[in-house]
Amino acid sequence: MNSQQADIGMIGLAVMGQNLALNIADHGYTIAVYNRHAEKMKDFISQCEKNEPSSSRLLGAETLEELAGKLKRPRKIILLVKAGEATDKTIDSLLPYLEAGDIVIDGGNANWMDTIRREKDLNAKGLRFIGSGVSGGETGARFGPSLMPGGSAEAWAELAPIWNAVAAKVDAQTGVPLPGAAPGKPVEGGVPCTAHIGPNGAGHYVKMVHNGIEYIDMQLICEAYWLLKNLLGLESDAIGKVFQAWNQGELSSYLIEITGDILLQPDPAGEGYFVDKVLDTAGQKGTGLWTATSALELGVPANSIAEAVFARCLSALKDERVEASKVLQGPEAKMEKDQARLVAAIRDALYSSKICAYAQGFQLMAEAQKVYGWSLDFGTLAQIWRGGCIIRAKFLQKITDAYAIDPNLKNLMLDPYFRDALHSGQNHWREVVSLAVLNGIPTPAFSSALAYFDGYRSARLPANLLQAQRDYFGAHTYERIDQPRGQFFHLDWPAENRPQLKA
Ligand code: NBP
Repeated sequence: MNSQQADIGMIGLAVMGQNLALNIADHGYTIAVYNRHAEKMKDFISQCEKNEPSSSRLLGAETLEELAGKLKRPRKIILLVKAGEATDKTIDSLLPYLEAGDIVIDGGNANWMDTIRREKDLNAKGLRFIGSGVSGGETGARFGPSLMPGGSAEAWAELAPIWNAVAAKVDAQTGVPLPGAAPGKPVEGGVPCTAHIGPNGAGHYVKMVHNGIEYIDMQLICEAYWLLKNLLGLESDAIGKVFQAWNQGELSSYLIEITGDILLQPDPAGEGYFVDKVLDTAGQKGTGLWTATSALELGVPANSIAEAVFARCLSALKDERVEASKVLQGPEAKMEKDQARLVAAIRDALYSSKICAYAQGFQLMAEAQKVYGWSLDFGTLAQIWRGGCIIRAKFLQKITDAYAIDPNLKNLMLDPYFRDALHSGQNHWREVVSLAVLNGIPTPAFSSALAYFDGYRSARLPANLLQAQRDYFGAHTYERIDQPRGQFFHLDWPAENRPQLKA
């Protein structure tokens, strides 16, 4: 074997790197693999030699110099290392072995601003850089992830054959993910769940929003579960069956499907159901927080996405909550009698809230593209999320359809399909949120999504008073409804108009 045989290189052989490397090898590409601690690379290669049909296409490298030496020119090298400082350190260590025209592909969950900076730095050295979101966790990486690459069009053109080959595939007509990939036997045909997202940080921004949407999708499902449990007194298995039934309709999605599986899972360590034994605290990593922060910075009302992050933060205060539960009182939850009716109502509340959550995510990306100079194709984004990623869902086809009807759609809620779904679901949605409030069951995502819907559809909001307050105490000025927009006034508040303290 000559030393320049590998089509592509991989740095980072933790769970994502190993699985994506095998996926690439399964598709007939030779891949040189490297890990900072070489033992991991050696273990990986020797495990693969025992179990993996494509192991002959994996070439181990103990040093970055060796890795670079094994690659065809111009080199393509994927990084799947811990996001942040580790990525910068890895790039710095790799630089001495790269030549003009080589392409570094960061598949980690990088912050899009880091990606913009890294691309600029590498371009200045004659190198090319692609920041690609990789979604779908371990299984996605192994058998077909959703891939969201950002970078120059010409760098993308060189990576595209490999990215198109290894991405998840969906049926061209139905948009349903094609099943059946197995080690050494990739799926044949279908439409790949990847596309060039845009320049520099566009791919990582879109991946971040994907993760923000994943946060809210999961939180909404948790609230539906909690309402079914606390308003109907259903056991986990009965709730699992409700989710299985929901998975047959409009809500059909990977997250609804796995929720059904999880709820039906008995506890392997004892009596009862597994989910009832799991501690109720959730962690949150960078991307959900970044999505909420970006929404705040760009002034986009993605309140439900932010609520999903806060809900995790509140869950993490377990000890405080346990103490507070002994001090702070609320209403006793009253069991509802009409099970079928409430299940249908919660389903509608979930679907309506989900529409709002996605509307927020897409509104955020629409604003971001203006700020960062991207030109995102929203129909394509929904399309490449139909397979491979955690938020894959039947529903995404409706989003693609909505942008096909109107590429300049201002908000998903205005599309006729989604508008009608919200109109037909809203009575149930309001009833469910009211029941939650009356019974003291926290539903921050359901409630904030409804507030978003009601706020967005209100021609007039009480911000008139707010702006008047700002003018009163800070001379912040206001616009008038009877004057053209953009003209600002200030009322010289006379002392006698100010509230007087009564003696
Ligand atoms: P981790 O995020 O746990 O990172 C571990 C890898 O980073 C190991 O290969 C480790 O090498 C390497 N690394 C570290 Br830590 N510091 C390094 C340094 N200074 N120089 C070189 N290598 C260093 O791995 P992962 O879970 O496979 O994720 C990889 C990337 O993919 C991350 O950015 C992650 O956010 C993203 N991602 C993960 C998932 C998922 O489901 N896990 C999904 C989508 C995206 P070592 O073995 O020598 O310590």
